[in-house]
Amino acid sequence: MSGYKETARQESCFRPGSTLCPGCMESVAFQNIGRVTDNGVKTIFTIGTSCAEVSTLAFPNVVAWGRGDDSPDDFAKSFSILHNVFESAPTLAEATRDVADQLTSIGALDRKIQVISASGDGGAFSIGLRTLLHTIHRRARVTIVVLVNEIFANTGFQYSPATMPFADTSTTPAEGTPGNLNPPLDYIHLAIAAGAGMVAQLSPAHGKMFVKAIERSLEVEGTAVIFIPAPCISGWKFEDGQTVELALLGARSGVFPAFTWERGKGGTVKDCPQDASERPNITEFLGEQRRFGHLVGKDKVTGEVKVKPGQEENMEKLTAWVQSNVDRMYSLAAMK
Ligand SMILES: Cc1ncc(C[n+]2csc(CCOP(=O)(O)OP(=O)(O)O)c2C)c(N)n1
Ligand code: SF4
Repeated sequence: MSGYKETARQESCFRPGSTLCPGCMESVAFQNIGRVTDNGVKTIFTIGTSCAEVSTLAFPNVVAWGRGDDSPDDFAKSFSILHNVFESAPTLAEATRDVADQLTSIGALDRKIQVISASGDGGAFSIGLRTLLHTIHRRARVTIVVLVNEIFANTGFQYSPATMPFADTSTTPAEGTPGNLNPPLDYIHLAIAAGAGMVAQLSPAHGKMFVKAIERSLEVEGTAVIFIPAPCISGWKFEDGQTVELALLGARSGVFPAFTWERGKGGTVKDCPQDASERPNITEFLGEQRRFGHLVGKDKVTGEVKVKPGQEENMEKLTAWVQSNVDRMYSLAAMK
């Protein structure tokens, strides 16, 4: 494993020119993953339809992937990207791994490759849940990355199975109802139960931890799954420049705690105490996003976030959900 500073100096696979919203967490994630994978091993990336795909692979216009400006002569520097349908990035990664392993077994490929898939949470947890779980279940030696922005962003900010309770989305509008009424799918538990070798929930806001988790994901036995909480400027409705702040607040307040886990070793929850009094109040996280504007309001002068009149009961339910989420992460961390 290389040092953090060393990794930061490596060459990313993600180049300028994408049409992702400025400050989108997905581009920060790709920058980091790009640097970690510049490790002397050829990288093959599979990517399903999502913001991350339509905004970076607009051939013949911008293609925001590749290392350096020229086509690399060096096999290990070369970076291949395969786009396929919305739901099947993990399956395509598994197929790529299988083909590489077969070529190696007949002597036609004598160098290593590393395979990574990227999907949005809509692609991975709704239409693509089957492909995600079966690739994990077959212990394919790939890293699966899911960019969890809690919505189908690319097609108009619809609810996804990862949407947190009470969020206003285009299909769970806070009109007549207080936004989304369903708690999210327990996707971390599902990945563990399906047989993953490693599972993490981390964003680049936890810089060093994130980089180390991606590095480790390329080494472990079986399938590694990294869920990346990805605050979405347009869908969560916050101001430019707040992406990292919101990713940290969301993690520290207990909405998506920083978590790493390995089969046989167990896991850890970091930077998010189980005792609510030691965490930032959830209202700090909510108050920065207009998708919760029906629940809380921020005083423009004092900056104080207050629960809106009539929303006290919903706030209590949301606070209870956050605590159950943190407790669940601690129980998953205790599993081996
Ligand atoms: C089978 C199929 N159904 C629907 C679509 C339309 N579609 C393209 S991207 C997308 C939403 C992607 O959402 P998500 O996976 O969460 O990624 P995000 O855009 O949020 O990054 C949808 C519904 C499609 N391309 N293929
Ligand atoms: S809509 Fe959201 S996820 Fe999509 S590019 Fe913009 S910030 Fe990123």
